Amino acid sequence: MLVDIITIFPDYFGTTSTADADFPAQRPVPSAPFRPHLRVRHGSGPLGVSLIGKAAARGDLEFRLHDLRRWATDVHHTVDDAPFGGGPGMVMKPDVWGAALDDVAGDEEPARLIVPTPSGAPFTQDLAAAYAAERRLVFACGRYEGIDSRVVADARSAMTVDEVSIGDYVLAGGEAAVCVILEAVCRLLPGVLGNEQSAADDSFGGGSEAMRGLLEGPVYTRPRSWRGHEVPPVLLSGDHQAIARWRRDEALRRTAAVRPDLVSRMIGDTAGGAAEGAGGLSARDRAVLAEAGFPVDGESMAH
Ligand code: JD8
Repeated sequence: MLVDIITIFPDYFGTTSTADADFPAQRPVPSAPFRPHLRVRHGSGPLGVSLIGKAAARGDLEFRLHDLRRWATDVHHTVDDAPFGGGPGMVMKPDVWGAALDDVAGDEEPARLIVPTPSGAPFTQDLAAAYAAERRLVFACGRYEGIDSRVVADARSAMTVDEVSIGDYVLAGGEAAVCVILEAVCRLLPGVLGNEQSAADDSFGGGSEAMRGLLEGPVYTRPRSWRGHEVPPVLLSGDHQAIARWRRDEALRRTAAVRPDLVSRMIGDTAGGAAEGAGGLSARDRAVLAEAGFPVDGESMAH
């Protein structure tokens, strides 16, 4: 997968460099006089360490960072201006963003443009899986009060554009959201996770169906006894069916306690015909939820 990131803070993503020698596994940077892209030095920052860093070092992933100011046209490399209609703060200039996107997203193979914004559609596990299936992603990191809204409208004429939000809180810019989205997407790429199985058991779907729609239950490792706290005996039983059932029960209880909205969605999906293990609830699931005080009445399960 090829990932381009346009930002006024390239160093947000780790130590950057343009030196080909630093990146033997990747294509040499075309020596365009004005816009060489930057790359993340292996071992630094959220894109240079851990699973993502290893995948980039193997060449399974390529990150190209672009400093937006390279497309500014004045001596001060200005990328923002006062908002039409007045109001606080500054807005990012459409002409600078337009030129950058023409150059970055306009070349090579088609790209899916992702624009993080607090007014975007929720970023979800299903969207992470959709992005993981793309060959190329381009991220536009806004700052200030945001990017002039004509930029996205214009880009839609040339490519698929997603305006997404990572959550109902306000950040200072899009860079942190890009790190969150890339972490969720890259771990779904073939060969990135040690054993593919663990992505399959993901909460919130995205993997196999088993725990679709449920939060993760509790997890334990050695020692068996710690500060007077014991590991649940079923986990030491070797009875894998009982262990699977216990894990689902714990996931149901935790989801009912922390995210009742997710359980309501599963009840809806069940009423809509979803079977257990496919996002639906079994009779046993309903019993566990009822015992956990979640109002699972027969009526809502009429089907
Ligand atoms: C992009 C500029 C800051 C936002 C004035 C504060 C995502 N879940 C999320 N929360 N915030 C963002 C986000 C914030 C951004 C930009 C994403 C570009 N800002 C602006 C509007 C109010 N300032 C986000 N994804």
